[in-house]
Amino acid sequence: MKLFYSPGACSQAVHISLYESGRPFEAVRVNLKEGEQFKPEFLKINPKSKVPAIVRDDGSVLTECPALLFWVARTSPGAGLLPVDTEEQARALEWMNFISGSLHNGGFTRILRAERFVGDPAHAPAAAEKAKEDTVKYLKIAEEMLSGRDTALRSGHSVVDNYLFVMARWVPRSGKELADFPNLKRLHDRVAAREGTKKALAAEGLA
Ligand SMILES: N[C@@H](CCC(=O)N[C@@H](CS)C(=O)NCC(=O)O)C(=O)O
Repeated sequence: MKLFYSPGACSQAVHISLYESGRPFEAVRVNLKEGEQFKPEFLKINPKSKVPAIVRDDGSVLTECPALLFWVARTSPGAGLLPVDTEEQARALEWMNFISGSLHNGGFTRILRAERFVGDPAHAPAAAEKAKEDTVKYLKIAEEMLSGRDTALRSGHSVVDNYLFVMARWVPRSGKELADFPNLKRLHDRVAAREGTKKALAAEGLA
């Protein structure tokens, strides 16, 4: 299988999870700064112009972080990346929908790519400031959801933590510091110390 990723992007959560799964994969770098996501070769893989995407061994393509994290975990049962208990799976979906919909796309993306969310480019700086406020609000909610734990799920480490780890690395973009969110910081520090994380960061040139 092939993972299409960009260093430090949300695809890092999948990159880490693939290392933790123990399964063989090839990582293919997409240069977002150079606009490779809009080139015809990449559009054939993901017409949404986004990483991550996985091309599986049968040639089929899967996209969207929550779907990919769920798929990696479920197809690697020995790796213990997602419990089978229904309540815990529902909590995992609750977390991943919140991370993808609110924290990432409703927050950090609006800061980083504010110009895409306004008609007049002159409004982009104000839009980015508002997005920072919203992102901090979502980070506070994530901090409360962790309720003293350093794992998203009560049952222990899961792919959700790898996803939250990436969000934690992005916190400075909101104007805050990770230390402002102690539960998230503890989760970040714990995930950073895991072997799969070290391998993914090294492979992305971020170690
Ligand atoms: N909903 C998608 C969002 C993916 C996404 O926004 N990826 C970013 C990197 S973090 C990207 O590829 N951005 C390129 C662009 O928007 O041009 C998911 O959850 O996988």
